[in-house]
Amino acid sequence: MLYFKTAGESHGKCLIAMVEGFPAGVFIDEAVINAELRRRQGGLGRGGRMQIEEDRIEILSGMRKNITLGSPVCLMIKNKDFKIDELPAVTRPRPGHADLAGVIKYNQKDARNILERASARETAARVAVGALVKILLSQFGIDVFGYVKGVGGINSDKFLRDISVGRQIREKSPMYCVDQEIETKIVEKITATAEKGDSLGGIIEVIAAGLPIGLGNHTQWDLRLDARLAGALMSVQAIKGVEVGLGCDAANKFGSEVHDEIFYEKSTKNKLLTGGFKRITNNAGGIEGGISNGEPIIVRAYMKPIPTLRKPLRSVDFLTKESITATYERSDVCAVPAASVVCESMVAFEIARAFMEKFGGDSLDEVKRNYEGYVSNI
Ligand code: EPS
Repeated sequence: MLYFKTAGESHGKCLIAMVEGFPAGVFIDEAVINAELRRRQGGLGRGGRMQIEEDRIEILSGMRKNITLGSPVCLMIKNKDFKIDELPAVTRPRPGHADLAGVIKYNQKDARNILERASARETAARVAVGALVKILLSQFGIDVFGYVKGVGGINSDKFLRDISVGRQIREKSPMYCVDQEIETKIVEKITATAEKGDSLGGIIEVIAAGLPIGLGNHTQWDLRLDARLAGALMSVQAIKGVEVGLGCDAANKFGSEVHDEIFYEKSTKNKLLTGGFKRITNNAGGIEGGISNGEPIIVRAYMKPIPTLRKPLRSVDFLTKESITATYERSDVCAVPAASVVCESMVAFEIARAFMEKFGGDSLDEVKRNYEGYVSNI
């Protein structure tokens, strides 16, 4: 089974990701992983830490001459800001962060012992894994694309039809948006929010195209693809809600307005993936009954504003019990662009996991045989 774990503290020596179940025979270009790490560091609204770091991958295991061996792949990113033992104690927990719940749960007198791991710096390791699995998925024509749909209530209502067009726009966008109309307003809002010492959240959309019918499973609660994608996205720091396709708005509509009618066209462009069945709407977001239906998967993640505020909120020193403002060292005003890269990575991972469950083999050739056998039979 494809799986990964991460290790590492924000100001520790390094971040690590260990991936198991990745097939042998896949060529991994480190530059592709590094480009994704760079993307995660970017976006308007990032704080001082991203000026210090220059995240780069080191492959510790699982490859020979950049070709995977089928053994555990261990990836490392070194922290330039490695100073965990010198950092001062934190006793004024930030509302919205893991500080208070963590110190009580782990019986600590210093929230540093919690926040170092809770920090979203950990997501650099997840993005490295995301880049790795996207290389695998690209062998099967699967493309995963994440972008910023809105920040601080300024949201795009545009529907992105074509990932390759979206990618061209996103590449030039400081906010990783695909709607240039909202971008100027977002930039203004971030600048004004930074001046006030506050922070902003936003909405991220991830689209995955090129999946065949049949990933995920209706037979068991924890195998359903929508449930797994929602869990993977909710695990990203600061994500508070997830929607699939039409999402929550489906609750306000009639069934006849929500469900995507089924048509058949022998030579539809998706024939290989859907066997000729097609939809002209995609309110289901590419998943019905927990199974991919051959249409693009569309998921949205809702991110809260980052809890570390330059103008801190009221809190309590957990040692003295004195009412005081929360700790502030430095922070991002808005990390929604960075989170869009993380969400894209998590969606890619969950899809790759479902893909390997369906077509899994020890080598890329074996996976290809399994995949081709299945799609030729749809
Ligand atoms: C982050 C590194 C952190 C923060 C941010 C994400 O760096 P530092 O704590 O040294 O300033 O910029 O962390 C958080 C949002 C958080 O809640 O802890 C990174 O690499 O993305």
